[in-house]
Amino acid sequence: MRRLTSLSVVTILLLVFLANNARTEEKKVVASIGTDGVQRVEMVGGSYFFDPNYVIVKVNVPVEIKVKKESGMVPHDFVLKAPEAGIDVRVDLGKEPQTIRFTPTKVGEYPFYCAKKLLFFESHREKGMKGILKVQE
Ligand SMILES: [Cu+2]
Repeated sequence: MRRLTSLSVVTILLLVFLANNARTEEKKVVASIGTDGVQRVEMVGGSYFFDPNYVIVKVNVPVEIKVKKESGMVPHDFVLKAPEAGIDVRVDLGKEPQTIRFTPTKVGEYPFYCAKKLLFFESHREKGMKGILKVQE
């Protein structure tokens, strides 16, 4: 009986670990630079993820992120506040893709996330709806 119990505990811990792990699965993309010199990325946000969630761009080159929301009723947004790098973005996501434009002026890793939150529940960011913009030379 005791053995069974500890086995269940291990199983539960494993499931919790897997669930948390799935949340933080990294989907990395390097922005491709078009012939017009703009680096572009397409992104989808949903419950509760961004895909990709790790975006690599070049410093001092204009960036366009085309972001849309997966289908569903839950509202989402995209927030990236990095004024030190010339980036200050907050847009509500819709089914139609929206284009976010900025030119990163400083190398670094900047977090983006969804700032939506329902009442006392965890914020979408806490649920894993977040990512990193990596600006490099
Ligand atoms: Cu959200």
